[in-house]
Amino acid sequence: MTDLSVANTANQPALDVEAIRRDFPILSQQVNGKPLVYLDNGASAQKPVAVLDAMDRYYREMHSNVHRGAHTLGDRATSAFEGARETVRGFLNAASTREIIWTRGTTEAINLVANGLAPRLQSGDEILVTQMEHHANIVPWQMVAERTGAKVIPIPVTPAGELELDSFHSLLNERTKVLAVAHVSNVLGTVNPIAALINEAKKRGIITLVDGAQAVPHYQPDVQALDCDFYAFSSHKMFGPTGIGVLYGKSHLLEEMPPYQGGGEMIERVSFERTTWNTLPYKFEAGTPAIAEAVGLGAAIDYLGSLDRKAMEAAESALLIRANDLVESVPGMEIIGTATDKVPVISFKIAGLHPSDIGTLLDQQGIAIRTGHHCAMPLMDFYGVPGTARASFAFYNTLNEVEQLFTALQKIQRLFA
Ligand code: C6P
Repeated sequence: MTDLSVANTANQPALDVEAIRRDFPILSQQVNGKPLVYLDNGASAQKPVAVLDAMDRYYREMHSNVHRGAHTLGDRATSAFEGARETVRGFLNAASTREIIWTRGTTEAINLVANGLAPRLQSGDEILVTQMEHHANIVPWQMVAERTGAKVIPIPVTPAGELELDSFHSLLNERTKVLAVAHVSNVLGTVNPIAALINEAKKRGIITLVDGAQAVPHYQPDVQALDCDFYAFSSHKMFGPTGIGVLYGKSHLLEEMPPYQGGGEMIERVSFERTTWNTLPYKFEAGTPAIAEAVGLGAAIDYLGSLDRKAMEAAESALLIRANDLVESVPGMEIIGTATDKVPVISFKIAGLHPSDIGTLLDQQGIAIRTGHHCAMPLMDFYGVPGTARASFAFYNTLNEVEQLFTALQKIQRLFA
């Protein structure tokens, strides 16, 4: 392949994409007789050797249960596990590890918060979300709304896929109790102006939750600078293992919230008369946690920290620019989501072709994308489509791969549209 290095600016070093790709063994295989072109990073990203090795080493040298303190392996496992929590704290710039709760992923993190805020909600209260949310940031709120009589209200989006900020302002009122919004849309790639939204919400004492699932593969959020109350993300989209994610929450809110699940680890003392809860963060971590996965996520964050962030962002934006430039080369192709501030994700349709056929035909060329409603049905309804095809890029993708995608799309369009 040629043209793997993407220059930044004249003053900045380029990201060495060729070297980076060697860190991701899965990328160098053939799929359906063609070199794999993996453009489904929004669904789940691939894992560097650093993550695979950290998990392998954990199981070979340290595994035991955590927080039992009875023997050396238990101590090793606990210190690796709690070390990973400290790594996540540093990544988010949270004030304390008490504010870092391990969850199974973004979905569980949002369910935990929705459940925990239920005692604060009553009939007529309003929970603001956006029209572009993933179901994970809609359905948990609908469930808590059903229990409490609160209402879930969507902030509309513009045809370009940006939030209608005037509508946001006019929807805010004294009944608004929660603002739950995606940092980055999984379908549109739109980067929402969350700092400004949180700022407006704070003025009115509204609790804020940011769904960071699609943001953390591209950015490093600073939860103290943002001043959000909650920030949720999944490890597997940011080059870490599956099965683990993070809920950041301000300690005063986490203290006040009831536990999400009951069992071992989350208690201080149990009796049949009265059970009391453990301190933060353990109050929200019932049962044996995903220890190796936490270690793997810590390694993913360290790996990302070893890369030049600015060069990475420049490389990703070069991928998006190249993709946008090539759209005209495919007759009938239309991008859904043309926000000014976007991560490298393109959702698209091609006249005369069903998105799932596009996906299948690309797969035959070794190119992996996602098709369907992307767990964002209200957004599909807004655009009047049953689904889209979506190519989502990561820093290890190359300009050459973007071109291969469009060459394949041209061919598919010519033969089947
Ligand atoms: N989006 C996609 O292909 P989990 O499944 O808990 O790791 O993440 C859920 C989730 C929440 N919010 C956003 C913005 C997301 O994009 C996702 C997952 C994947 O777009 C799978 S549907």
